[in-house]
Amino acid sequence: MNLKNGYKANRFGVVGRKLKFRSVVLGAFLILSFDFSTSAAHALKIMTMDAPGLKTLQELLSLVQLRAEEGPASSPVEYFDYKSFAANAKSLTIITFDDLNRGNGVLNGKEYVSKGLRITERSGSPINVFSAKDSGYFYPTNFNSQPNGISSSSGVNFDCPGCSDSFDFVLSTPATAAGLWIGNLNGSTEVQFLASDGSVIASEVLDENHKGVISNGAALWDNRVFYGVTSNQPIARIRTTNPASDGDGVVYDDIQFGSANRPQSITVKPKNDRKRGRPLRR
Ligand SMILES: [Ca+2]
Ligand SMILES: [Ca+2]
Repeated sequence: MNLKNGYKANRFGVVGRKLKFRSVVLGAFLILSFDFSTSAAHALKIMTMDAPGLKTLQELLSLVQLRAEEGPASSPVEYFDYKSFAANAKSLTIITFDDLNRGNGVLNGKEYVSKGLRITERSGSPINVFSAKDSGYFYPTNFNSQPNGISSSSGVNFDCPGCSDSFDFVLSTPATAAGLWIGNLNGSTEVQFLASDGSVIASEVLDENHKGVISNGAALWDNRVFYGVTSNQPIARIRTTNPASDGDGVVYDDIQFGSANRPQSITVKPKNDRKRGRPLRR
């Protein structure tokens, strides 16, 4: 009954699929269906059963152990709580911008290519590196790591309401976990996680009232929010859209990417019943 011999899959790969195997131990024919599309860490449904000699379903289950690593039950999974994201990701590369000299138009977007990230502002606006103390509209809360973040509409003693903050964060190697922080929300910023073929893996419109927003209260925009995704389909690009002339400028910080925690292969095996001195065979 060791499924590894005939059926290898992680928990993300078995949605809706049925597994059919001959149980030598039980001398019975079982059809099990594993359904991991639910929110539960794992779920086992017995769809049909023809197991002569078994008295109860519980008796069958006592012979079967399902072992699966705890983790996201579906894919993709969105996170607006950083701790949850970090708990489901590993080997994260985090781009903090804190190693850069501040200034307007100083980021050419290739600074972090060696770390696997290229940055563009899609309208071609200059990219500014700045901190809360450089702008009267920004607060330390807006930056997830101090002191710096990036923006096109704001910068060092600089405010450009007619500049968009629509960025592409392009990953050299598509990643199964990625996320970013957005600060100074006072309007809508759309974030899309895109696959290599351009398809949208996950997207969300974020504003100052969104779930997960951290606020400090000095102003409506004294805030920031995290949005991250883990996905079986690798993420090649994080795309943000914050239009020009919408009365809202934002700062991006701590762009990050790595690997989603993968569940182990599922192993179903008969429970060792010998301790109770009772043979499995009937
Ligand atoms: Ca920072
Ligand atoms: Ca804007």
